[in-house]
Amino acid sequence: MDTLVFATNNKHKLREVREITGTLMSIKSLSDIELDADIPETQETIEGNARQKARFIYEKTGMDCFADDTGLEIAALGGRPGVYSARYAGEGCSFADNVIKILEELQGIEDRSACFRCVICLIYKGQEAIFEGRVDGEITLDQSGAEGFGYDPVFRPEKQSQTFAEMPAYLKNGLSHRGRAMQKMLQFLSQLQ
Ligand code: ITT
Repeated sequence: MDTLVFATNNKHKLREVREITGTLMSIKSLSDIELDADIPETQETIEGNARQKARFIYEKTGMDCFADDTGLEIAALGGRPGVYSARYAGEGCSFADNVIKILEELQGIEDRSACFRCVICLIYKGQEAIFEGRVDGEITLDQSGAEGFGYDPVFRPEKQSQTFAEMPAYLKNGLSHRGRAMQKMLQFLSQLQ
């Protein structure tokens, strides 16, 4: 079984990724490898950040690893928060602060279409590969649900009646940006075996 280090400090992402990979591979967190690292994330694109995070951990450890960078792109906000999704409401803000900010910005706006984009950068045996997953949907009028994290309480994927935060994890992972990008990575790795 392959072992990959997941270059993230986001425990929610770690849980989802482990749920998605199941017994197919061993996913090590930074704390599993006793690495206390403030991973830089200073690029202007989601792909750039995914590469930066994976390269940072690879350079520190030499281990096979991957990173995920995700953005919520809202059409009526010109694609914001996008690459600024984590700190949209300001440095040190919470998930709740970000959600409130986008609900305020969308007040009175009819077009609530949005998408999540997730880019995964894998560094496997020293080679880099990129996988992307996307899910389209809309921003709901109010928050709903307590599962998931981040913007999940206000994102309803297309053709669904629930927000991501109202869904059990297996449903979100089956539809989500991260689930789709992860499936591409798993397929790529299985073809190398
Ligand atoms: P790492 O860089 O350490 O992986 P992060 O939280 O900074 O963690 P990102 O920059 O990729 O990760 O994500 C930006 C933000 O987008 C994140 O803080 C959440 O608010 C939001 N986000 C990411 N994935 C999400 C998801 O599946 N559902 C809802 N919101 C999500």
